[in-house]
Amino acid sequence: MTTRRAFLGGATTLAGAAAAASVTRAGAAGLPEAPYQDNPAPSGATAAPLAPPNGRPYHPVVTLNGWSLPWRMKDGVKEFHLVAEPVVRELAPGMQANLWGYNGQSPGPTIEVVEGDRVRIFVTNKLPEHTSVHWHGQILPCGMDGVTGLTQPGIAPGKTFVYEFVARHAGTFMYHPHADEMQQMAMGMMGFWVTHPKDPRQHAVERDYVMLLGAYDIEPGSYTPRTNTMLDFNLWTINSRVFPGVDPMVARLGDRVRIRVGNLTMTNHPIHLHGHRFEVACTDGGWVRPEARWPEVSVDVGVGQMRAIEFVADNPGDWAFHCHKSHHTMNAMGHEVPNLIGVDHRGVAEKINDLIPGYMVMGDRGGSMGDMQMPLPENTLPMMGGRGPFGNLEMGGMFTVLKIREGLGRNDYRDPGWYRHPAGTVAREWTGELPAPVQAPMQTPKAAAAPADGAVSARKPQTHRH
Ligand SMILES: [Cu+2]
Repeated sequence: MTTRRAFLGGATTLAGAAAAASVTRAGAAGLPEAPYQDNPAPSGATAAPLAPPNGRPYHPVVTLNGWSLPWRMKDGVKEFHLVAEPVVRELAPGMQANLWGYNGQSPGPTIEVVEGDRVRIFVTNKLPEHTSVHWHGQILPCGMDGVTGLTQPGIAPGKTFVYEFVARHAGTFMYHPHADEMQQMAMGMMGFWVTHPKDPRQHAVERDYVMLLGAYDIEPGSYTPRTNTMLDFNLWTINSRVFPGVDPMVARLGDRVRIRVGNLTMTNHPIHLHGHRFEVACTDGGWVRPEARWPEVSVDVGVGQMRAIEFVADNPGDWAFHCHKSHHTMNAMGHEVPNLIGVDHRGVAEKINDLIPGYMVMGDRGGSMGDMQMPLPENTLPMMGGRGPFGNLEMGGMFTVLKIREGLGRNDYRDPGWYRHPAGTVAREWTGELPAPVQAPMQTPKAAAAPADGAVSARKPQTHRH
């Protein structure tokens, strides 16, 4: 992460005296620095957790492919500075998107505070239209709630507003605009917020990951999302990245792990973790009492909801973590493609190819798209571009891998590479004797048809042969 000190000078030119008036002259003179992630981020890589330099201690979270916003402590108040602005985000190597975000990135940086902290957040608007910031889930004075027209006027381009409140409850929250929100959220304006417990022993975990789910509709070959799309998005993101551009989550064998997920898309996402059972320990409404939790392997994160799941990483391996909607684990694709399973189209593709160069038919044998070699327009990702230790990893979009390893360092979040499976524990081809398969009885149209006289007849189930 780099810090762009030039910002304050820039703001003076851009905003002029009017901006200063919004926060009072004294406030503007005292604006804290706006820390920046490189723009465009060279790799969109996950930053190391931000250890608190002052204030009450806490165990920091890890923002997958993101970072946490440093603050300035002023007279006992934690001061943050968010800058709403156009950004360029690499969704995965090979594709960049023109988005809107905060401090150089979409999603914006994660804000981490401690229960009871007084927080002051300066928001400078460098967008071409007004904005506001709503602090989703916070219990705060109404006038700090960030709803344009209802609790404040919009922050006009070039102006800076200040929000101030006490972070009253520990928990899992997010921030996003309540101003032209269809446009602004579809452009990537969102960020995570974690309020840590006053007592760091409370709700303690060894690894604490945070992510926001997003959705973009970016035509293959283009860079800017179509913001009027309601449901048919083609890029489903974790912190505005798609697999294989999403970093793995790493845990040491035996660690207690928390993964916090917020959903700012237009549909629900059933988030599924392999190899473990977890409990929902926290929502954006607060902590779930232990006696009210139950085991799950998938949890549906509804629109505008947040869920923090917890489990002990007691099963070593490379475990898939993904949205269970299969279209959400693919990158930009055409949805108008007919299903040709079972259709013999030998020679058809060649004939069409004479008319439309580059045309290809999707498989008549199921045609795993992971093996398709279709010419792609510039700045377009393959539908499923991942590469695993056993070949094509036929996933994109809302997918990543939880890598659990023995003996990792406490603060080691580096990718440990692919899992080395103990001998004899990997599914393999079988070439020996096969037991006879048991099949459902064949139901012919004749047998299924009702008798001509209309009488009801019951067909005895056949006994299976073993
Ligand atoms: Cu999904």
